[in-house]
Amino acid sequence: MADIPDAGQITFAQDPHSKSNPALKWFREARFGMFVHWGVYAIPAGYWNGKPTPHMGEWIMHDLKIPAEEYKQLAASFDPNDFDATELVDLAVRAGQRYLVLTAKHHDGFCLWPTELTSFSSTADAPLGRDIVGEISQACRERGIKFGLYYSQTQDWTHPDAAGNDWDFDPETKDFEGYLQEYVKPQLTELLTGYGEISLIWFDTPQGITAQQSRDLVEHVHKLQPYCLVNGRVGNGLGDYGQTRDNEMPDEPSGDWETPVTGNGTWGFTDNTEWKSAHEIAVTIAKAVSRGGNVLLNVGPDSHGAVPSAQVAELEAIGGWLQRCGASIYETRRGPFRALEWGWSTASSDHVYLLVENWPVQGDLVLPAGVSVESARLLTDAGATSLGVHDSSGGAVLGLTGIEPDAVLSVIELTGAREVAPL
Ligand code: FHN
Repeated sequence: MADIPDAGQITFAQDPHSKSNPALKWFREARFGMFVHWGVYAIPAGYWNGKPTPHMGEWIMHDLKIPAEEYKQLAASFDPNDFDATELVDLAVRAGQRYLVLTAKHHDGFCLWPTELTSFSSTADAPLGRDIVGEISQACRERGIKFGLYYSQTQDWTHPDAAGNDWDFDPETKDFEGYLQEYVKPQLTELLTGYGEISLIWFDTPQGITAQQSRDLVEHVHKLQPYCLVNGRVGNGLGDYGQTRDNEMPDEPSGDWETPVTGNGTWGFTDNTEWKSAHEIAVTIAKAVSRGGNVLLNVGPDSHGAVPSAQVAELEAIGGWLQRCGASIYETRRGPFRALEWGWSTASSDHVYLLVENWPVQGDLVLPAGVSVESARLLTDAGATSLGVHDSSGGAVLGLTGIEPDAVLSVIELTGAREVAPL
């Protein structure tokens, strides 16, 4: 199997199983999750012997062609004794995230649980000696957060038969099928039988995997946990829901889907401090939910297990916004209005929500022609502020004169919106 430089892939689910998986209900309702990329790559944090990696932090081994035996020595320094799973999960709760996906095994092969298949793990080679999968799954369960696991099924740069490392291992002699049967599936069994309910297995970079191999993995997961969702990057159009490329926002997606989004320019921790603001994240969530999708926003804890304080501040601001405006996000569906000049729309069974990025300077917000509205309210910390509504020849108009927009993203709740199809 050849090297894999381009990692993203759009795959929208065609797996017949997905239509019957009742777990899609929680996924549709949740809308916003926390992605956690954490592993030994947080120790070099983007630099190897003083040399910066040109790409993302978690790709340092691949991009600098670090020999597997040398890279694996990092485990001896993985000792984040202060790491507290409850703090991490509490952060997700404060951010308003309803599910969490942890990198049980990323492309470098380091495992965050006590696996029988390798000693390159947080419990064997690492002095830490702790089962991070177990600790975070427990904290998620206690706080009602759905818990999912990222598992790199094709690339494993420290495994001789997996894809991705052709500087240590000859691609011509690799037994990829053997790796899937004797390593990947037994590890998935450990994860799916050792931690109670696993809500989601998040596969990645499926390039090169055959349809039969993808199907085999989906069936393996569903045999062990029928209600565990499988993301679209299991490959070959399979999985329970579709996955966009990283940081991508599709125009007219169909079905259930999710976009994975970085908090800065990397997934694994580096010294990059260009954090996306709460406003940028809210806009991403608004766009995705208005098109029927979810956002999985990444945190990359440092080598001590801490999320940088500047990112914590943005996450808490998003959580505050979701406290006042979450009715427009959770348990909502695609909005009825498309191609709005000023923002996006979502819908619940009772209301249409307008997420307004460009607050009108004239003080009036004009709805699309042919729409009438009974009442409108701006969602605020104090509850809601009623807005004047009148009809004009161009359609319903909401009066916003003298009303301050939200510091993150303004949301207006419409009641009795009519002649909007489909609501
Ligand atoms: O190569 C990976 C990358 O490191 C990261 O895990 C992202 C998250 O979506 N997935 C792959 C690139 O698409």
